[in-house]
Amino acid sequence: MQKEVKEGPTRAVVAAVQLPGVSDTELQVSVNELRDLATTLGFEVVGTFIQKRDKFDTAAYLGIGKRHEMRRFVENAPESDDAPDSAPANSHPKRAAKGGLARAKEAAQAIADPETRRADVILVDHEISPSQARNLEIEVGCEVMDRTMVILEIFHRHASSRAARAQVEIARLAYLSPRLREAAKLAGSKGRQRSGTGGRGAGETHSELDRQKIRNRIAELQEEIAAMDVERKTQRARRQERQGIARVVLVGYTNAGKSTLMRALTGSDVLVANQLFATLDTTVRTLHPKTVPQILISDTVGFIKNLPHDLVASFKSTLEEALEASLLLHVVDAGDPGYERQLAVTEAVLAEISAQEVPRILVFNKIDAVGNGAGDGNGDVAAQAEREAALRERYPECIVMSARRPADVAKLHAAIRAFFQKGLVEEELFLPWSAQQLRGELFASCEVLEERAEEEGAHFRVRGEPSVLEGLRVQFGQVQ
Ligand SMILES: Nc1nc2c(ncn2[C@@H]2O[C@H](COP(=O)(O)OP(=O)(O)OP(=O)(O)O)[C@@H](O)[C@H]2O)c(=O)[nH]1
Ligand SMILES: [Mg+2]
Repeated sequence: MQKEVKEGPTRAVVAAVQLPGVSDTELQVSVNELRDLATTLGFEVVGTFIQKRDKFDTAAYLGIGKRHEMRRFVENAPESDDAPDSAPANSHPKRAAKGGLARAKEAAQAIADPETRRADVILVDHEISPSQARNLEIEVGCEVMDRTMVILEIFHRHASSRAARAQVEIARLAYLSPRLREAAKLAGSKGRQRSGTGGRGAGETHSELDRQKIRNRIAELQEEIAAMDVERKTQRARRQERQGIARVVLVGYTNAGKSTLMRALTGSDVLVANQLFATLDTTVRTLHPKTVPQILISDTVGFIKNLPHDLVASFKSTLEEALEASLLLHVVDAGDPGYERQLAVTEAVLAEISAQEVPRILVFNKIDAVGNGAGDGNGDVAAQAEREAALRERYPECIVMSARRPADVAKLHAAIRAFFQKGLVEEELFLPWSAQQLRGELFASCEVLEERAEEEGAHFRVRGEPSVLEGLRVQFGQVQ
């Protein structure tokens, strides 16, 4: 049923229903985001259709008038004043030649001619049911992808590690399964119409088999992921065993600049792209310039409004990194007019994975892009000052910055260090010459402020976490 998305520039039309209670701005932000999602998939957005309705049309999401308007657009048909909603497909030259009401009906249900049509796919800004998608597809004459499908497709394309691929495949299969049933129903009814026989269509039997296969495949993937989780947990445990290592996790809405900050803070070369969901895998690097004790930073998958539920479930193990953090850096794109919504969505996902208790620093990034539609920096300085003042007033503890300004990155670096310094204490430790093999460990797990050599060994004045210092005292044989 679902066709593979074609290579090359696919022309997309964005369609949204504006429900009561959704403001024009909210709708605009959401539609713009869908356009960004489309661009990330390499689509060219050629049109936008918005309809105010009390609720979604049960049969096909949009009302009949809008559906026909879209059909005319897709088919590249001239606007006709006479009965615009009657049989728009009939205005196509090839089909008009045949004429007749029956033919018109049939034509209206056919896929628009790929050679002359103006759009290849309709993107719907909500998750719609399989039958709504199917009906809309038939009426507008081209493929329909809902928001969930678009997000799944991006995840599918961006997943590179074994774990991410398995997680995305589960979510896709779960999405696909009920849609297969819908396709089978359609195939079944067509079969009955054609052959005149009653009972089950051949498609339905096939689909039953397919769905069984899907269930088996999901089970297989879940086992694979469970095995990988065991491995991941061992790795994490090993990291935690290395005493005194503090963990910071970058979280936030997709495209907020998490990977850019990761690069700036660690000097690593993780992928940065002006795309949604560029990062799907967690990467871990050391804060640079190095601190003692070391601080590890992780970059994670971004969040989005209406993140498909299966994806949240699938990525739970990845997101669990956030749960084990000593500190979360919640990154928000301050240059986005919808930044408050971004913030709320991230908070909601963090709550869903029970990470709301982890201490966090709110980082408003991209302040340089405020007042600049293109988002390439050099925005309007007055607008930036105004936004910054508003953010500081509303979120007194926040950091307002641009990842593109080294001085700002240095400030963030200092804020991270300060967070970990808060709980640190200073102490004197004595390491006898006979236990010098422990010297390396001492230097790795706490900051050595002073070292004095004496006859029996060396005295150190150190700063570190109380539990780490306690551990060192035990090792050095100095438990009181
Ligand atoms: N103007 C401006 N652009 C920035 C800033 N920080 C990041 N960007 C740009 O924003 C885009 C997204 O950055 P990423 O770091 O990939 O964002 P991300 O949060 O990792 O996104 P996902 O991995 O998709 O969740 C890139 O084009 C960056 O160059 C900033 O402070 N100012
Ligand atoms: Mg990223």
